[in-house]
Amino acid sequence: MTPSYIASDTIRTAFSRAMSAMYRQEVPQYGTLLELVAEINARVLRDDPALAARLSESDQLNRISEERHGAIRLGTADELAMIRRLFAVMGMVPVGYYDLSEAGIPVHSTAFRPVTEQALRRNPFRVFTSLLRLDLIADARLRADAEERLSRRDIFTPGVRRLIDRHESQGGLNAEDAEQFVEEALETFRWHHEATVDHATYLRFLQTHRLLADVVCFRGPHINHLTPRTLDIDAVQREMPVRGIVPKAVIEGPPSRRCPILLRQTSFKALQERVNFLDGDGQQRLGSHTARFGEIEQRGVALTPAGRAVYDRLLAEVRDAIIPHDDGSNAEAYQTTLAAVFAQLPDDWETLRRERLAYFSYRYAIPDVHRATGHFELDSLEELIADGIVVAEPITYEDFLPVSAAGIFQSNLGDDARQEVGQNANQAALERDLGVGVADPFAIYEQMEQASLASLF
Ligand code: OOG
Ligand code: NI
Repeated sequence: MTPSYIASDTIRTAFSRAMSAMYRQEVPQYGTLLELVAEINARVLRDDPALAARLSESDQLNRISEERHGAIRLGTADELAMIRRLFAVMGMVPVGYYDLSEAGIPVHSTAFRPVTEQALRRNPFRVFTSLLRLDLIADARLRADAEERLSRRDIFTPGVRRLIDRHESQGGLNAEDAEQFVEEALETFRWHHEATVDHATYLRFLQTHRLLADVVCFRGPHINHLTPRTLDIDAVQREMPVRGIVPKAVIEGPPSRRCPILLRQTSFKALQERVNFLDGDGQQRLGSHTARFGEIEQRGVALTPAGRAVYDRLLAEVRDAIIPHDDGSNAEAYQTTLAAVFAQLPDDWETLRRERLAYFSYRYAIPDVHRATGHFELDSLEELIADGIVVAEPITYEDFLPVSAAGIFQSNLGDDARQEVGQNANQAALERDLGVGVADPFAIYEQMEQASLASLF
């Protein structure tokens, strides 16, 4: 008898739900944000039946309310290698390389996520995963101290290690194991009120870089935010203050457009949380730490390398003209510049598609009828589209944006986060530490587009 294993998509969904429930308990404002997003999404779908129909026809409506991403910051290569194996149980693989050192943050990152169309439809849960880069910290003594402390912690339960081994050796987990895996894996992401250091040590790390304190002084890589997906981020940004949530000054990413591209994100500030520090004489000392926050995002179409080059050039042009201040004092001027500069990027689906600036998935408008009538070989794709026989759907961007990520990090590490760190990208080092290469996001979208074309003819 073949053993029956639980699908990785099912384990991912269970884990994403468990994480959301845990974070709701830990950060009550996250619950408020979820309610706000659900209301606004329902309103958008009610007011825009065409969008609702499009999402439903392409089987994307269900995933929206389930959709979220999280983020963690790891301390060592061993932790990264093990977290790769943990995410693999849930069908999540590392995609993309993000260098944050350029923005003064001593980490580099990848995103663990599902990659097949079917898995993304079921549940696109992703985790932006950063690894601390001690090589960018100038102070050698502090570096050695951090290294020594990190080498002494184990962020994984013995149970999750055993289940990951089992998953790898037998090729899956049965129902009981899968349930236990979710429970044990969650422990790695839990918040701990007790720091592993005394207050003076915490301050030394904090003063060198706030991120260093967040990674080194705690038992594990607490999930620092969970981000629901909204269909109208401008509405959420406007309504956050009404619900008592203070958003960051501006929305990261492209401006509001008729045809949404890539990713727009906004967050609310990190909470000040009470922490017990272990002082030398075994006494506890009360202090605080800010790390955990909330974020919302709106996802648009994935851009091709040509489209992305335009995006990067335009964003650089905007940032040469104006950098948004944390206090919001130039927020309006920033929006105006952003909108004006991005007017250069076509804002209709047809042009984005014809000029190959974005990726699309092609299908028959009436699948069974059109496939059965067949014999479309003689018509070109463009003719089929013009005749309404084939429709082109924008492929959703499933990844992250380095400049936006830097903005999110900075707004949540506090105003003095732009501390000096060395800088250089080092994808090879991240891949060595992961134990595998990171997938190229463009190749994934390209393959989806090609597969949809191949299914037509
Ligand atoms: C990650 C910040 C980046 C995003 O959505 O771009 C991020 C972090 O603060 O650890 O989550
Ligand atoms: Ni995020």
